Formats: sequence, C-alpha cells, structure tokens
Amino acid sequence: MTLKVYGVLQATFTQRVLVVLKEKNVSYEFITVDWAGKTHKAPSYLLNHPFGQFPYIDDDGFILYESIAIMKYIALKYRDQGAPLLPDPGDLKATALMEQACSVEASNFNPFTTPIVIEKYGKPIRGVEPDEEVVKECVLGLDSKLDGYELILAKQRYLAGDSITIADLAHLPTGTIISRVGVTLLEDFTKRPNVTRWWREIYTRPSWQEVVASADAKI
Ligand SMILES: N[C@@H](CCC(=O)N[C@@H](CS)C(=O)NCC(=O)O)C(=O)O
Repeated sequence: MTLKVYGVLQATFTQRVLVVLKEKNVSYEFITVDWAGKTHKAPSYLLNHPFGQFPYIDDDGFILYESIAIMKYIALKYRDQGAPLLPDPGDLKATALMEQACSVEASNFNPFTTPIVIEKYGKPIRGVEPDEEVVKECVLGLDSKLDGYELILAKQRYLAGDSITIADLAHLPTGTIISRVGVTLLEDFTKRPNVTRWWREIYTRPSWQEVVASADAKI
C-alpha cells in the first residue's frame, strides 16, 4: 500500500516529511488537511494525531506523527535508496552526533524561525498584522545562535559530520520562509561563510527545490 502523508503543502513541518520522501524517491499519496475547515481538530482526526496537528503518515496502517520521528522512520526504512540521511544504526557515536544535531535544530533554530514564520508569513495570509517586536527578538536570537552554527560548520561539512542527515534537512522549511520574508541571516556570506556555504548546499538540493515548487504551485 502506498504511504499516505496527511498535511498541507505549504506547512513547514509537512515539508520536512516531503523532502525526505523525495530524497529517497519513495512514492506517496498526499492528503491535504483542510486546516481552514479545522478537520485536524475533528475527533476522527484526533484518533491518528492526538494533538490535532499535521503532518502524520499512515504507512499501511502504521500511524506516525511528529515530523522528526517521521523523517527518521522514512530514512531508516529506505536506507538503501538515495543519500542515507542517517548514520549506520550500529554506529553508536555517529547516531549520537545525529541526535545532537537534531536537538541543535530544535533548541537553537526552530524556536526563533517558527515565530518569524508565524508572524511574517502565517498572519499576513490570514489578514492579521505581524507583531514586529516578536520578529525583532527572534531575529536577534537567531543571529546569536548562528554564531554557534558557524563554529560547527567551520569544522565539518554538515551538522552531524561530513555526511548530510535529516538534521540538516529539518532546517530547510523555516529557513526558506524566513529568507523570503526578508530575514537573510543564512545568506550573509561575509558574516558567516560556513553557514552560508552549508545553507546554499542544502537549499539547492533537487529534493528541496521540488518541495518548494509544489508548494508555490498550490498558492
Ligand atoms: N512538533 C510537530 C509540530 C506540528 C505542527 O505544529 N504543525 C502545525 C502546522 S505546520 C499545525 O498542525 N498547526 C495547527 C495546530 O497546531 O492547530 C511536528 O514536528 O510535527
């Protein structure tokens, strides 16, 4: 049975799942969640995602939510297709470094980028004014956290070492949107050459360009 993805093409956490599926060349069925109609809050939806969010996947009856968990599941299930995206599961230290890189994203990137996405992208779509104070604070916070990224990426090509992993790919959705709304910290080569080198490398992957194109085509 074809793997089913429940989500929204323009939603950042859904896009994390899609980029891994494209990296692995896995065919899937996409089911658009009617977020405006709040179908994700319906009792039938909550049976599969108790927090009423998207994305989740249904892989032949196996239900999984939380985008990072889904990325890991797909990367592991299709380990031999495309770029591995995860270390050999038997390699304890490489796996720990990949988990560390995932936590780096969750602690030092997403808490700053997601509020910017909400304020400068999500709110205007709904005709709501962004809170510029929140944006300013998050830009300052991200700017300082990216100094840590620069130290990591001066020593290695990707966040978990010299091979790309899901931890790198997890940055793509919100990183792309903040840049589109004018927060170009990831592209400032003079300030942080290694961050910019890394960002350009992941951003231009064909898998990600496909995800962006299908999101833009639906707007
Ligand atoms: N930690 C979750 C976050 C999922 C999430 O926040 N999804 C947003 C869309 S990008 C959502 O469902 N928002 C609607 C809501 O929370 O009611 C993940 O990584 O999957």
